[in-house]
Amino acid sequence: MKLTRTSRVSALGSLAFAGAVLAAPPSLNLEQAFAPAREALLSGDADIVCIGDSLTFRTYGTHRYLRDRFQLAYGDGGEGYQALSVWTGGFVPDTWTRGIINSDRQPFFGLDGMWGMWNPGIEPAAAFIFAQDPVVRVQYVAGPNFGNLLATWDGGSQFVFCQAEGLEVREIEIARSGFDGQTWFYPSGEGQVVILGQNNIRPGPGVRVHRVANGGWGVMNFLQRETVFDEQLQLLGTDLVIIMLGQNDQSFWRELYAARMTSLVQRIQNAVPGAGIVLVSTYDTDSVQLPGLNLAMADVALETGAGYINVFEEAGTFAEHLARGHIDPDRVHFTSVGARYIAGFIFDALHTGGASITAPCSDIDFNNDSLFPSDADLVDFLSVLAGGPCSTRFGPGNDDGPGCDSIDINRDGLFPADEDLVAFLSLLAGGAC
Ligand SMILES: [Ca+2]
Ligand SMILES: [Ca+2]
Repeated sequence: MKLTRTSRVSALGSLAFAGAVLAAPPSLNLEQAFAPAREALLSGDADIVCIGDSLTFRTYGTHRYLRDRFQLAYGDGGEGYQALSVWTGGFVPDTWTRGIINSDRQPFFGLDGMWGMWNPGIEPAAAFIFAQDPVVRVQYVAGPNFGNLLATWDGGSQFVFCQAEGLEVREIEIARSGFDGQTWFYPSGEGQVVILGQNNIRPGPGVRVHRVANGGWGVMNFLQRETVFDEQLQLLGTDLVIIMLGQNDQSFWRELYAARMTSLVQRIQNAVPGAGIVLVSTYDTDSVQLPGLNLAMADVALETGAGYINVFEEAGTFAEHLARGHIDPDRVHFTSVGARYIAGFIFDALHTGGASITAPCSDIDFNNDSLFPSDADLVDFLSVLAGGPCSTRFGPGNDDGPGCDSIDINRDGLFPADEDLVAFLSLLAGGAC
């Protein structure tokens, strides 16, 4: 689904890029950019990385619903990347140096700036992280003059040597029979030890949607990461990188943002050459800076061949988002309804080569379980129309699952309306919208 389309003119900047766009299109290059991920998804083993800011990082943010949507369609391949931190299911002693939430501390380690480092001269104390799936691959840094560590878990332990000629990321794979196990890391005391996090993997066919985001982050945070960032992307087996940035990049103007974003795209292309990259402009918060940043993302897509999704202009105005309950009282972050909507917008655009963005009506998979045509979609539509529940919202507080589309099937901004039921029945019967 999409909200009503608005036209908008940018007053920002001249066109420095050879391929600069005059107006941002609804999407660019999505078929090509999604092709590697589509193949991996259909093969039953896919890894999608979501690069973002707090809109992505939040527990009920965009990442969660992209994960739910992808996993309902292709299977649950596990929780994916999880940094070592107290905010992400781990514990790092006070005496260790730690990367933290809503910040970016040197050294710029990790995919998301959260990690734990024990340094010599400090009494050794252990950190731990909870496993979320039966198999975890713990990622740690090895380097010159580094120390060693002992990793222990229920029923096993491993002594880990952390010396290397230069900085490099290595993995320890731990397989458990059950869930919720802890892995402890004891520094041996001879030299520095750095634990980055772990990749949670569930055996069997499925997809992992990795959250690579932190609050307050923008393009510079990803550009300034140490080379461990590139190695971590490789170790995850990345098939697709979705870049959702902009709210924290409002000090940039169009040309400079395009240059920085091009650097990030090239960095990712060099790190994981087989992966697709899709740039997603941030949503409209009524800021005068954002039209230029949205155009910059389209410029970069033209220059680099990356995909592009124009959430900024095509997913609705700030007033429309507010009216539909998409925005928190802080007027910046999404509610779970808003995050679900944006995740669905992106998922549908990826799967239709962008056609879903400009389609006159929503698709017939009303409950977003990737099963259609299906009676369950009609049942859910009638339920939601009557103010009832949607079957694909589940968990405590109905906060999990992809949820249902808007009942405004014909996208005319009017709902509840009989015309939407008529349009939905027509679509179900194979007719026009
Ligand atoms: Ca369905
Ligand atoms: Ca309507």
